[in-house]
Amino acid sequence: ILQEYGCGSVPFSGANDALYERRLVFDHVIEPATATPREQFEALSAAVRDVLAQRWVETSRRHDTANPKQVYYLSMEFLIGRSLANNVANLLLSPLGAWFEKSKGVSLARLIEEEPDAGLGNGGLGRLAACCIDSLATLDVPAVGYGLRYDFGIFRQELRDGNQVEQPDPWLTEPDPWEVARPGEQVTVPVGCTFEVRHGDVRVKHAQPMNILGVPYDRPVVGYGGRTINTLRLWRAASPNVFDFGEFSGGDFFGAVGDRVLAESVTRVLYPDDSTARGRSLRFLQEYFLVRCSLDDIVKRFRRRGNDWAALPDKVAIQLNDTHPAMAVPELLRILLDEAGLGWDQAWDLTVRTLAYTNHTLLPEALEKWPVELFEALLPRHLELVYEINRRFLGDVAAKHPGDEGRLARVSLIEEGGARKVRMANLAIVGTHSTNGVAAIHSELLRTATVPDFAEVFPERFNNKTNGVTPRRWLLLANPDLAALLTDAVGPEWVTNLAHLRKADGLADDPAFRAKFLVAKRAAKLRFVDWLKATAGIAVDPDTLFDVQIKRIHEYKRQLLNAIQVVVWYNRLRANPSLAVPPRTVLFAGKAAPAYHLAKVIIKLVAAIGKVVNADPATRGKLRVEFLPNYSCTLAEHLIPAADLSEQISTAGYEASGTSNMKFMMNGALTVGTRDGANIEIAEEAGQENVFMFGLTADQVLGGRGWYNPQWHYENEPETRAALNLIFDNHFCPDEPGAFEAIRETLLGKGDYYMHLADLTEYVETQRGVMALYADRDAWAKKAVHNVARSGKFSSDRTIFEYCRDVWRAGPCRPA
Ligand code: DL6
Repeated sequence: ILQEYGCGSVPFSGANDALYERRLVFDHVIEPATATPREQFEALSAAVRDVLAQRWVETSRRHDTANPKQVYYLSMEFLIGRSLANNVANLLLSPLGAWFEKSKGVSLARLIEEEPDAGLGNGGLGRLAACCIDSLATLDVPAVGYGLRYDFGIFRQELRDGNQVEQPDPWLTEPDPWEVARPGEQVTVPVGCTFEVRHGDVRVKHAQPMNILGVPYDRPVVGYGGRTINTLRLWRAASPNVFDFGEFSGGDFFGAVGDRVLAESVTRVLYPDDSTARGRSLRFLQEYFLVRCSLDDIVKRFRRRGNDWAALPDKVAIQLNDTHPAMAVPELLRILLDEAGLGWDQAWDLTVRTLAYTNHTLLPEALEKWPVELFEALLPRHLELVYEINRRFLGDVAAKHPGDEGRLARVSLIEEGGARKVRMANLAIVGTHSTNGVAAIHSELLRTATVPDFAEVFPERFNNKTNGVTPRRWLLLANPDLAALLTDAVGPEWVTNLAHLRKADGLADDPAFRAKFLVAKRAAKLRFVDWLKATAGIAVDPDTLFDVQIKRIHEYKRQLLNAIQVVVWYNRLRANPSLAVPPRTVLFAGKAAPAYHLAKVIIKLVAAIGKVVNADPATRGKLRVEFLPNYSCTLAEHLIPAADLSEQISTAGYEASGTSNMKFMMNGALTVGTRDGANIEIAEEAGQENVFMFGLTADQVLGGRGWYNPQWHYENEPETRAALNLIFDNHFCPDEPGAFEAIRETLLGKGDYYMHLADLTEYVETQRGVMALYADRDAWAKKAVHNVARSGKFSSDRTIFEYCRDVWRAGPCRPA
């Protein structure tokens, strides 16, 4: 049977039916005809896994035999989403859909809805990790992703009266058909003390060391075309002692399993905050657990292939996805010193040449610092190594800059004063050979503003790798009509080489092609409208401009600016009912970190504006506002293809890159945005005339810190004042007076740190231009087609190619 499954060569039929039905009978022990949709989903996924299993084994055999340089991607987050449709498409098994529908009477689309999102991430960083491993496999680069198998992923968001309510996400309650548990390859993780966990904090119980087990669960990462199936290995924490027999026999039955519960809590839940490094010490333990398990595994693979320690940087590249796995620096050093028995100089040289670090944020509050106290209790040997790294590094800096104490204090790995802390970003920069930002402006700001001292010490280490997204999930799968149109126009090569879309650029001048583009957009809108109605009960009109802002809720991302702009237009429409604007549906979605009060107030404001605006006869049919609950990978896959306008309006200098901006662009939405993150590169590629840029630049934001006065805008701009007064005077919350007081306080009381009011009037004016253009759908389509055709740079294949070339020095290892 296995031989029969040459990718793409055999439609899924005949004997394949047996593969599917066998799963129902032998896994579920049921009569196939009685299977529920969930059972059908599991059986079909398991059958697809059967199809790929042999290729998966072959990939790993190929890597063991050829012993190529291997890339390891360490990330606390992998926001994978669903896998069935993706794996079917990447295996070129799409005929399976038609076969299944014909022979079973159930559409694949229906079964796909049975799969929960693997939401093992908060947002950009986690989704980027998922795109990167997809591209690594598609480019046939030998690679393993390492992460944690959280029992609970990112929380499910409900809205009650506009308030975000967090519900747990038990995505593993039913068996996951993709994962393969490998208890035989478990790893022991020693910690320096026994501890207890209360409210996410680890407290020392006894000074004696204890062990936790790391059990690996492997998921296939299917490269497009199915030549390479790499592995995503997620670790689950377990206890080596199923229970304490002494306690058990002594009658303390519950106490006897205490250890087990404790150890398992390490991978119980994903921390739902991506913008502050709160002092939750369980997170510290999670980070160490990921690093310890993964490096143990990496070293075993390296040695199993017969490599000598000196060859480590030639055979292994380890990428740290932000500072979260930065403990890899002292851990790899420890392995090389204590286990391999190398001397310091060689061990340090190998460590630095093997590791590389990607920074994902410029927010100072997101930079991780862990109390020295935690290291002392849990990881004393690692602390000893951090001190020694620091002693040597500061010695070098002092030799170059004698007497410059300020510089030494800034670059030290240890923050002094008060409770001493280890600065994880400093550790990551000193202990790796490459530090990169994720868009040109971000990498530049990192070098010149965030860590200029380090850029001076190690100029050769700093580089840029502009993010990208996988065109398989975000165009081929998400937008079948546009994908088919593009394949017709330029051939199928764009799927693995997005630059090919350039060939469609001239078609922007072809009225027939523009018409077809609009037909594809409408199909995507209809699909989204149906899906939204079915899943959330929300009805929106596909014949309106879909104006979309979807991302984590944060002040710097400025959903608040968008909300105020909506209120300005609401006022204009109320004052002048004959105002000629195309009907517009403004859609928001995104989760707020549970402890981020203002972000939750912003959600409530958007929902409240929607409630009032949508019910107002003066604006009915012209303006509609919806906050869509529970933003997820799946929601994005439905909404992005349907979008006309992509809102990317962060305060310049704060969004490292953004990646939804890229997904929107390749799906033919026009960007309204600030000159921030990858928006700048999007505008360069698309042409300034095909995007709507506005607002202060990053330099102006920095320069304006001294003089910016939001009060001035409030007092001197009548429309700004009118919109804000409507919000402050409870127009949108008549039943909850004062509900938006925190917004007044932020904008006018605390000085509007993210400069909403500085950009508001230009934003409103830009939106006028957006709507004027949309009134001429053909002119709009022309710009949209240019955007799609020029989006080639934003494929994660390009990003990964650059990492391979510049950072990892790794290449493909293809089947003979
Ligand atoms: O690099 C991926 C993504 C960027 O596109 C976003 O601009 C950035 O905000 C995001 N960062 C995070 C959390 N950062 N930390 N730590 O998700 O990374």
